[in-house]
This record gives sequence, C-alpha cells and structure tokens, in this order.
Amino acid sequence: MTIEHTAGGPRVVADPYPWPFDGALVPERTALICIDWQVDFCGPGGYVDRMGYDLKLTRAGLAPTARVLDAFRAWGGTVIHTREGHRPDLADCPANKLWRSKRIGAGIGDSGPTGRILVRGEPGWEIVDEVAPIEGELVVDKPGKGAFYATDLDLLLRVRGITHIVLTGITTDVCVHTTMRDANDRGYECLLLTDCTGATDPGNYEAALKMVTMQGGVFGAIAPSEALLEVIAVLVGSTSR
Ligand code: C5J
Repeated sequence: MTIEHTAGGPRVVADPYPWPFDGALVPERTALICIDWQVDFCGPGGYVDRMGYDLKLTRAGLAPTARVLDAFRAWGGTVIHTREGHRPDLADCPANKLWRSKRIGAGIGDSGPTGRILVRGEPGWEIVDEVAPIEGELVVDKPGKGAFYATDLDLLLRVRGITHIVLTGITTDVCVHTTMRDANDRGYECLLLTDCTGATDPGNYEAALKMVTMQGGVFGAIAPSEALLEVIAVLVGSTSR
C-alpha cells in the first residue's frame, strides 16, 4: 500500500479519493466512532442471532477494529463508542420498531439468553470485550439507528473541534450508514473502514460500501484499515522525531 503525500500532509489511499480531502489529519480534530459493537449485534443469543442471521458476518470486523483502536489511542485521537438500546420501560421505542422486531422473532424488550433484547443495562446491550471502551472514552447511547438522532453526539464533536470522522461498526447498511450520511450532511469529513464493518447480508455490505463512493464520494470515502494505519504510523513517527 502506498501513502499519498501532499502539501497538507499524508493522505489515506481510499476510494474514490485520497482521504481526507484537505490532507489535514491531526489527532485533535479526528474522531474514531465505533458503532454498536454490542453483544446484541455480534454475540451469541443477542438480537441479530435471534433473528437468525450469520454472526460471522457481523463479527468479521472485530479484530481489525481492535488494531485500529490501539493505533488511534496511541496517536491521541478522540474515540467514541455508540450503543443502540432502549429504556427498560421501552418508552423511547417507537411502536413500529417494536412491532417489527416481534414479527421477526426478536422482540425488543423480550427476555433471552443475553437478557432483554436491545434494552439498556442488559448483558446483550454491552459492547463486546474485543473493542470495549477504556477509561476516558466517550460512549453515546442512542435509541435509533443514526448516532446523531436524539443524542448529544454532535455537541460532543463540536466542543472538541472534531472535523474528521473515521467509522467502524455494525451494521454497515443500517446504523453505520445512517450515521455516516448524517455526519456527512453536517460537514464532517468521513472515512469508513471496509474491514472494520459488517452487515447481516453480504450483498448489503457490498452495496453499502459502493454507495459511499458514488458521485465522487457522496458520503465520504472508504478504505481498508491497513491504509489508515500506514498514515497514522507516518504521523506518529513524524511527531516523535
Ligand atoms: C440494526 C445497527 N441493524 N446497529 N442496528 O438494527 O445497525
């Protein structure tokens, strides 16, 4: 993999353009957002498992994401984790979301091997150990698919002066995409790491990645994590000299 060196700084070799557009990749203005790496989406007995989908697909991005987390933490960028879930009384769960989940056999609030499905505080709602938050990292709880809806995520980013966002998480076509689209509309420069995300359907995964790259990068860009790690290694090296 080669790095794209420009006057603004090294850029990630990404599709459809070297990321970020302005070459300004600095830890003070960059956040890694890890979306919904919860037992409910990638653990046995959780929501996705109960719906009958293949957990291998949603777990595939765990090891690469753990490597990116290590590098990001060492570099000094902001790390934010999100969790999808509802209040125990389900007061924040729309009736149609509840109805659909019951219809597919994984009713939100129903009890199962990992506690009550998609309910805050239950074992299934926790982030899995491989990519768990560490002391000082921000965790955003969200009732919907997008991480900006009904949360303080935008405020957290703006208070810190974040302008660039790297996304990992599950599922690519649902919560990751909704969050990336919304972040893009708000002016954040986004990169989705292709091996650090997964969907419940391989076709949807591929389509979701392709959608990002249309129109010259309609929602930002995509790249394998290795491409980002190479750039971070250069940036870390240049500041420690
Ligand atoms: C879904 C999510 N797929 N985290 N949630 O319902 O993508």
